[in-house]
Amino acid sequence: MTKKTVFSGIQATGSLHLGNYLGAIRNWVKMQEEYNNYFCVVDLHTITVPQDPKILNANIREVAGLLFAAGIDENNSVVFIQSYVQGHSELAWIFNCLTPMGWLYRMTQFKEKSEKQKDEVSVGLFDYPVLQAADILLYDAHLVPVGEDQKQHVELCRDIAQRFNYRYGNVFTLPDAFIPPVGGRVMGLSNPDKKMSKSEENKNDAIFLLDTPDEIRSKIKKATTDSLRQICFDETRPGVTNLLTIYELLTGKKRSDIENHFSGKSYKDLKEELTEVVVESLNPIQKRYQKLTGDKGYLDQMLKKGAEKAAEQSEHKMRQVHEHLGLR
Ligand code: ATP
Ligand code: LTN
Repeated sequence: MTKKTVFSGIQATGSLHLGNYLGAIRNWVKMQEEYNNYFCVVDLHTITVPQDPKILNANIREVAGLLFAAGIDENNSVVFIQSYVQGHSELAWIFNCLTPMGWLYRMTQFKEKSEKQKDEVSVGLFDYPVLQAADILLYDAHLVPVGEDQKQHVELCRDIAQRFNYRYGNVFTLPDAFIPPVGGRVMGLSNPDKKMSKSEENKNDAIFLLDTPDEIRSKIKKATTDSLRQICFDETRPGVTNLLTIYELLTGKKRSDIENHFSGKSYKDLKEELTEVVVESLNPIQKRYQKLTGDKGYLDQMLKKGAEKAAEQSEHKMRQVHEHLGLR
């Protein structure tokens, strides 16, 4: 039986955090044996907001290195950098010509990000979801494992695929988002009303995968809770619930067992135990990352191989697209 295809992408806007890991990357690792996988560092998406070239370059490499360190295996998955494969930007242009602007005005991520950018909002930021659709459709992905914030973009991708298929013939596979039942939206530590994010200014809000044990301890210690005492999962208490959810995801324990375990204990106890769990979970990833980046040529070699494999599939798909559009 042929395996179905998974595609997902991650921006190089900064260091990866627990939200990226628990909402997305960890599921990529878990699913990889069952599928054909493409995991892409989406550098062209990253430049939709201004970036310093040196920092961007370092971030691209860090994100790619962390994917391998987190357990993505080159034998099961193709890991590559988006701008190395030309089909992405070309297909995005073609999709631009059939996507109504009204579809893009509705995107909540655009509304939020353009608010932060004020007068500097680029055409690229507006067009971001169209490039994302090109990423996914180039590889005929069936499944797109992402955090909850990306659901709307994957739905738009389906709409674009359907419109193309209707106008020009059946070229694209319609993908489904895969959003984990728990962990699809890890919240910020200082502001648990907002999702944990790479580009958030308050760096205490996120635990980064490369944070030292001391940094992790200090951030969890400062995490916002509330003035109540009972430690339980409760949607109306986002701070405690977020800490408990991170604990749940990293230990794999049942919610009722976790609540029993913390019954009668204090927030200080919860925070100390959570610190231990986070430090222990990140330790193997950090070790693998140090080892992998210690060998200078290794990452470049892996990414070169990845780009070659991705380009092969992309070129095949673009030939079909050109023919159906009447360009060849
Ligand atoms: P930025 O803040 O710069 O937009 P980001 O932190 O949202 O970046 P992305 O690169 O845009 O990170 O996302 C990579 C993957 O991680 C996506 O699948 C996204 O849905 C997921 N993700 C991001 N933040 C969270 C979060 N807080 N909880 C769960 N999943 C998340
Ligand atoms: N917009 C996504 C990143 C992304 C992506 C993709 C995710 C770009 N292209 C294709 C899944 C599939 C985000 O996480 N912010």
